[in-house]
Amino acid sequence: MKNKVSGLLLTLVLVLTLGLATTTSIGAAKPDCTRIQDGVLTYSTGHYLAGEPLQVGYDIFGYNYQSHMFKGSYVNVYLGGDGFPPYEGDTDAYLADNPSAEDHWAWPYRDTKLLMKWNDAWLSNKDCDGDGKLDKHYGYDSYIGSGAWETNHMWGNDDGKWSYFTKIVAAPADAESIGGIWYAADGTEIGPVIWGAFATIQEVESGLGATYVSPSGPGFGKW
Ligand SMILES: [Ca+2]
Repeated sequence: MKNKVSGLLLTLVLVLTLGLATTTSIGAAKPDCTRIQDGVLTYSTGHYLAGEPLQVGYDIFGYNYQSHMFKGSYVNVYLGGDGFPPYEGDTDAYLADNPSAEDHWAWPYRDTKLLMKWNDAWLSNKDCDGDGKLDKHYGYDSYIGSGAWETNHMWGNDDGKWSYFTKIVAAPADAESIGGIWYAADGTEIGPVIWGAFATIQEVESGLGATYVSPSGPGFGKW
């Protein structure tokens, strides 16, 4: 199970970080930000909803960009961006209309439930750099030192009920990556490297409890 959810996670946030926004540049001191409510920020080319404006509240896939959340089927994290409609629980009906979805790598995980939360540095609910996309690590060249974080909570009922929770933070600017572990400037372990710029600071698995807790502390306030 651990390997399964790790694999899920590996691709999960890559989509979040790569799929929605392009490279962020340093903005002006007092940026003129576009909000979702302005109605001009749209889904990206190739998305099932391409060209349609982002909305406040949950979209049909489960994203709530305004509130920095996703809640829904694991596969719906990806289906929209790959041009598919949302999966709503009826496998046969969905495949009848979208037969190629069966080949989507995330299709086997359609009955895994997922709750994701992230902060504004991870994926903003505004476009302040003017590229027409929600910002990532606004004000920073990369996620390093940006204070970005996210949490993933997933659960399912295959092979028995299970759940998995993890917290992931962007590495501080003065952190150092050694042997697959991020270390704080004072040498304290922050957590295992994930997606290069990030560290896992907490993992909790059903039946096992906390399987990893950062020696630097699992809270967000210090990151
Ligand atoms: Ca932007």
